[in-house]
Amino acid sequence: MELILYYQSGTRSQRVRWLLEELECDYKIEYIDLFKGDGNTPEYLALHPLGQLPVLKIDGSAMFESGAIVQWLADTYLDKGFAPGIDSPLRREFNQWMYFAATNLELPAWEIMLHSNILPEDVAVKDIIPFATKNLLKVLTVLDEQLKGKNYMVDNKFGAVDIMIGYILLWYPEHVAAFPNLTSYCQNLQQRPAYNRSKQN
Ligand SMILES: N[C@@H](CCC(=O)N[C@@H](CS)C(=O)NCC(=O)O)C(=O)O
Repeated sequence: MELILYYQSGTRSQRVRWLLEELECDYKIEYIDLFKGDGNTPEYLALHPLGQLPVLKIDGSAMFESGAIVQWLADTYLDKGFAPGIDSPLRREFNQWMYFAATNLELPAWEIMLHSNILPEDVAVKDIIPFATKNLLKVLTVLDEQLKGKNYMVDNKFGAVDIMIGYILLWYPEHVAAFPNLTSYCQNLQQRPAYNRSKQN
């Protein structure tokens, strides 16, 4: 199978690359620079209609949405153990945290990022930040509790869920620092060679 990842360091494409590295898959990278407008070319918009990262081209066919790609890879290489199989009782927990990561966790985290660092001053709505921070801290409390006495989210085994959650947690070391279980979780994740390879340009 030919896999081509459209990638830029510091974007959600890192989730996909992290899993590709964990899986020890053969894949190629197409480097994209969103700041230079690479996402707005007709060629790129044909792959992703919103011009976003990531895209994974699989035997010539483009797939987007980082969570969907991570799940597809984990399922496709099920024998590598990054997701429980569809018949496993653990699959419910897996689905639950995959969606939790993409919604409850990512939404407030992204709002804070957008309105504090990304949008121009005249467009950013600073009043959103305290509300989003309150929501993020609520979600971090849930995750910290979930990780009590465990190293990883599902079945205490590293997997796709940890990539989905860990990638977002690593945006906010200052908030994570208030939660002991999340702090050691993030330290463990950052020590993974595949995580470190996923950031390289
Ligand atoms: N839900 C999407 C979000 C993708 C997304 O927003 N990607 C950002 C980079 S992290 C992007 O491409 N932003 C440029 C844009 O929206 O024009 C996913 O997880 O793949």
